[in-house]
Amino acid sequence: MKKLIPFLILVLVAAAGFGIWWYVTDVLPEKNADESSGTPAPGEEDVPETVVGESVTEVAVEGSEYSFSPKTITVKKGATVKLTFKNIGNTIHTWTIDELDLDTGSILPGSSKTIEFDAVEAGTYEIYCSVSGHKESGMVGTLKIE
Ligand SMILES: [Cu+2]
Repeated sequence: MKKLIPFLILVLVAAAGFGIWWYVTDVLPEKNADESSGTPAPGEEDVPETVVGESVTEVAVEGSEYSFSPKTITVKKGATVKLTFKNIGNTIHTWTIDELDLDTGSILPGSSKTIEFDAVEAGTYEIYCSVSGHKESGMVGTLKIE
C-alpha cells in the first residue's frame, strides 16, 4: 500500500492537469463565443439608418457686383445639396455661410465652383460674399432649410 501512494498522487496530478487542459481548450472558447454573440461588434451599435432614395438637390447660383441670383435658396431638410456658384461679375466673389461652415473660397470672374453639403438642421442661414466690402454693398442672401 505504501508503494501505491506516490503512484496515486501522480495519477491525481495527471488528472488535474488533464482537467485544466480540458477546461481551457473546450469550455473557455465556448464561454467566450457565448458572450460575444450577444453583444454587437464595435461600430455596429447605434448606426443611424441610411435613408434610401435621399434626394440630391442641385442649385445654381450666380454672383456679380453686388448680388446673388437667386438671392434666396430653399432646400428640404435631409437633402444633399450640390451648389454651383458661378461668378458672372468682374471681380472676385465668394458664396459663404459661416453658420454651416460653407465657403466656395475666392472665385475668379468667369469661374465657378460646386460645393456639396447635407441640409441637416432646419433654419434660416445668411449667405454673403466674404470679399471685403461686398456684404456691405448688398451681396447677401438667405438659405432656408425646411
Ligand atoms: Cu463679392
